Amino acid sequence: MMKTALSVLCGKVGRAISPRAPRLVGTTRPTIAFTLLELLAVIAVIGILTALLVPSVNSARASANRARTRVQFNQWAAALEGFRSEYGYYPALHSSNLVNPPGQTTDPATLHLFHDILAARRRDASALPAFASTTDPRFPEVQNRKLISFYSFAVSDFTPNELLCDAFGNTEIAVLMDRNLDGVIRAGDDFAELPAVGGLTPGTGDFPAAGVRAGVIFYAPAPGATAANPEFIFSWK
Ligand SMILES: [Ca+2]
Repeated sequence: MMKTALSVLCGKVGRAISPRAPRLVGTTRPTIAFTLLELLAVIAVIGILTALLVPSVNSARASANRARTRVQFNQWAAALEGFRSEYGYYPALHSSNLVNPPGQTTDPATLHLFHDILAARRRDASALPAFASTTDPRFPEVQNRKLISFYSFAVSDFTPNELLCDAFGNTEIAVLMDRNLDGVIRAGDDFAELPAVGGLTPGTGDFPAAGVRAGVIFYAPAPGATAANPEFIFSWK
């Protein structure tokens, strides 16, 4: 009795979930295919979606790199503040006020000065020579005579040819310091004129004539910046 009831129930369920199949005797299954028009419509929709999404993705990536660059600049600034805290003054860098001085040579006094002083080692990871080996005040081992590592540079801090770069790969980065330690960075402190980066110089709207209240600041040209549309990434904004 139980078996019979189960068979009846299964039969009902089976009929309920299985649509009545057409008899296929002597017939062929119809072929499902897109027409050319449908295919073109699908391609057009994909193209429109791609056109809408790509700018959003690029914009999100640029925003992320801007944020990463500011974090990087602030970390470098913290390293320079660590140096000042230890020695009582900021290190002397290249007179260009650029992290990568133009025309870097093999002169150890200028080659990777920013890096070598803060990392307390050379770019090839070799140790700086002993302080007593030279008295030239420009040399990293003399400026950072205690050979303290104030910053551990990451691979992402450098381009393949060993120049420091921001998150966009830009190597023209200005660094300014409050040399007289009055809490404000202004012309005469560390520079006569604001250094140009990427051929562009910040205007008074970005860098007020009264100066910027900070100990260390960095700036770099924003990607795609031009003389007609000068734009920068500032560590203080
Ligand atoms: Ca000052």
